Amino acid sequence: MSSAKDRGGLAAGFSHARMGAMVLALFAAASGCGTAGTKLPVSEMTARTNSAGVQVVDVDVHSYYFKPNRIVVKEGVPVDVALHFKSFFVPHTFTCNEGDAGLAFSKGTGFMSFHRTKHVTFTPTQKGEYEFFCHVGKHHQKGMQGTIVVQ
Ligand SMILES: [Cu+2]
Repeated sequence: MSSAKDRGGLAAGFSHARMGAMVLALFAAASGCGTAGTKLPVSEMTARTNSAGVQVVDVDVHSYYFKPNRIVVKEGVPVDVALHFKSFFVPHTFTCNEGDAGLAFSKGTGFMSFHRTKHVTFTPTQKGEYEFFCHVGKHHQKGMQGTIVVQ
């Protein structure tokens, strides 16, 4: 048994639920609910050397992980990391505090920044494995970290 009035009620209820879902989705985006990097597998990328002799590699910066999160470079050759910031609302950085190995940098974007691609350049001076991370809030603990492998 279904009258026109019942159907109207169902439709109204449905659109109300949809609206609620949309509001929830927007709230989730604004509050930075993302994918914890701790739950993601290692993705490795070896930098390629361009015609200028620079090792280039692209890194996507998401909430809350880097892709790739393991970057392989050669010692003594300049590196240019192109950072592509994918999150419009959540600020992130690409940070490394390994000055002894030539890896001392921190580059990021702020809230709603329109400059979505940034570059970090350095020359690794020492073989080894060095951690990089995002230094915003608790992003590091959420898994926003990775490894630069210098060979
Ligand atoms: Cu971050």
